[in-house]
Amino acid sequence: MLHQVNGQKTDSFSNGSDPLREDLHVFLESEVQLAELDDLTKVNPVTPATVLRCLQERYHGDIFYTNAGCTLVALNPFKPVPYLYCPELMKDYHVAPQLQKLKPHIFTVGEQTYRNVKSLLEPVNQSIIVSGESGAGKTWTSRCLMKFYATVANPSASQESHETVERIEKRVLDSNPVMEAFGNACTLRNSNSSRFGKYIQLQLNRAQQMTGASIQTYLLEKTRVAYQAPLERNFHIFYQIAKGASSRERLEWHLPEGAAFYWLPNSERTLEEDCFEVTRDAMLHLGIDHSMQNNIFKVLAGLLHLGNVHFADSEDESQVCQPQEDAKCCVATAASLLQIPHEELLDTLQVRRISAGKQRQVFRKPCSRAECETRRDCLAKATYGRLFDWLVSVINGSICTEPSSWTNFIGLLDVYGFECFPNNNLEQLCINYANEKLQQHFVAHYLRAQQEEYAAEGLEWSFISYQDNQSCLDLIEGNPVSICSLINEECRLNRLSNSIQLQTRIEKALSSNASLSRNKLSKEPNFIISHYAGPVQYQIEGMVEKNKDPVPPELTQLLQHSQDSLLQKLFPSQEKEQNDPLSQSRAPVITVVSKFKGSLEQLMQVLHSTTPHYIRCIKPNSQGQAKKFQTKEVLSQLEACGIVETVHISAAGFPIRVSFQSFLERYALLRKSCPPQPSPSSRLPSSSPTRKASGQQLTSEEDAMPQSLIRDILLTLPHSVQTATVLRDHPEARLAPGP
Ligand code: AOV
Ligand code: MG
Repeated sequence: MLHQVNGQKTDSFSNGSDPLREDLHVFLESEVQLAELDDLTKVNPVTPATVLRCLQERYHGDIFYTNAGCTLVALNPFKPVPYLYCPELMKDYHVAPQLQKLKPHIFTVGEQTYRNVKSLLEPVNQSIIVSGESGAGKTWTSRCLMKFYATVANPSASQESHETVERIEKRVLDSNPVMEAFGNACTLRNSNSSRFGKYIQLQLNRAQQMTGASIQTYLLEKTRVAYQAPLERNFHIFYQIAKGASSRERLEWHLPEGAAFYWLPNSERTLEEDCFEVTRDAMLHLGIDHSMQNNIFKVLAGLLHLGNVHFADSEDESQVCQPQEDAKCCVATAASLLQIPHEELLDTLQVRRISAGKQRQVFRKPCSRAECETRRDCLAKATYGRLFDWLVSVINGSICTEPSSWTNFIGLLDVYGFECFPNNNLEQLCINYANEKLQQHFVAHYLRAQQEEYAAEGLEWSFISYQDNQSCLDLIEGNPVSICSLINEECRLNRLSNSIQLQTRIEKALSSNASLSRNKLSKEPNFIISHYAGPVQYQIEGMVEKNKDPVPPELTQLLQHSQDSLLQKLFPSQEKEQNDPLSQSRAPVITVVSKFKGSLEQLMQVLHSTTPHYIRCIKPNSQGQAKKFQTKEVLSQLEACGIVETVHISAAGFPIRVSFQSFLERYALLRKSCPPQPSPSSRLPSSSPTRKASGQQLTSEEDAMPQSLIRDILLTLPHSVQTATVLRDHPEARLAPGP
């Protein structure tokens, strides 16, 4: 027996009570088998504690997917579960007449999305937004969904087209290992952490076949090339090369077995992602031949050697700093691998050129030891950043088809998850900013829009409050002043940046924003942002410089002088004019933050133009262990993404949206006498929910259907749409759970 009905408003997380204990007794008394509740809207009552218990029971029963109304909650199994992703299961979901009758799965979302493209009279592009904190399983999920589409969007038409599409599908899938090798790295949170954001559009033709794809990436964390936080690693590709090169390649790339590189920390740890062969094979399928691959890896080996170049302090400021004794040969090796003149490389790292005066006189100023090393890092970051972008464009060239060969797309969004490290800087600010934008998209699309629609329809509805992150977004990106605008201003004014002054400016200008605070106990200048997923303390030191991301023109010119054909592509000589020191100083500074903000806005526009589907990935524990469900960690993730509010709205809300006209057409037979046609004024818009679900009258008083008839009609509905609201009004109409 259920003690309470769903849809009833319960306390939110923030009411001061212990959400883990609250209402648990209700559950324990209940006879409901928690693990069998495949939709959290069926949990009774819906509270943080009960939702948590349900997920926990399911997790321990190896059930990792649970519906939460319009979203799917995906718990990371942290162990191989191949039976969940086999092609047979994909096909089962693909051919299922009633998808909702199958167990919740990412394939349900995948297939529903696929059917939406097909079934709508005017096909609408779709997006699947996979979110969750770092290590929760977003990339894994996106990869599985790509495999799903590669399987189901297979043509059964002519053999010729079959071959073409199969080739395309293979290539689309092969983009994953390549992008992950170059864009993922081991962090404290995830040993295969995405260090870039990705939105891939799978392009479908009228026959629903995948004809191609295009990839858009967002802000690669390229600082990682030259700096890895303690216990973290560089991008996987460097380890793949160092561990997987053949003996001939080792000679060519100067990579003797076991050689030590500063930019290759923690290489004793072997990861699944270290497999060089997989990356090479995938590159080959994407059209990057052996010779081009060799060229890429040679440049990367050059960067590793560059990382070993450390400088000694000079005797006085007028003298250039020389490389430390053991680093001298590394300059030569790096220069030979990058095919740039040895002397020129050294000189560029050691000496800054400043142009001044009307005559554009160029002065040479020896750099300090720290400056030399900053220039070295900058050279590596610029090279790697361009190499990554070039690689994405090559992949796109290989998988993207003519606009005429596709009509619709399904977009998969997999961005870096919310992050909070011991030290957080501009990279984390951008990553968490992106996650705030996605959360806002969800809130606007589902939590707010749906309730506003009910209000507009005049439906009986008690508003369910949810956590709105607008104030946090105002703080980060708002007008006229925000953290981003203040950091940008520092870059624009090009003054010597002082972190304490910037801290004061941020505090003064944004003190009224409740999402801002500061750790007053810390000696380092900082600010704390209360993100939807939790507070994060950001250190201000280094932020402005990172935002400028300056590449001294001499460095670009140096790379333009390379004899290496790949570097010539990455640094074309036409850029020369822009690299003139004088013209550079006049050019408006396009900061990292402004660029990122622009690309996020574009992404939001694309997402708004599609029908969104949400998958919320949850990390059951922070150690990445199987069978371990840490309630506190899970609860804070559920809280952060508003799962309970989502469930409330889905449970208390209207499960199906049918126009009044089609409802009558479909169910009129159930009436003893045929109902009169509704007057146009009483018709609901086609997208509006049926009032029937709440037991409200459909038309005028005399046309109202008796409650018993409504119940009878409800009984004809599939079990999956029997939501809490139905049960609230007609508890006797509950059906036995489906298979
Ligand atoms: P993320 O994409 O959400 O983090 P991943 O998708 O890389 O997280 O997942 C982290 C790890 O969890 C993977 O490397 C797998 O070992 C494991 N995992 C995730 N989902 C599954 C699954 N369904 N079955 C088995 N193992 C899984 V980040 O990219 O850090 O935000 O920036
Ligand atoms: Mg990822």
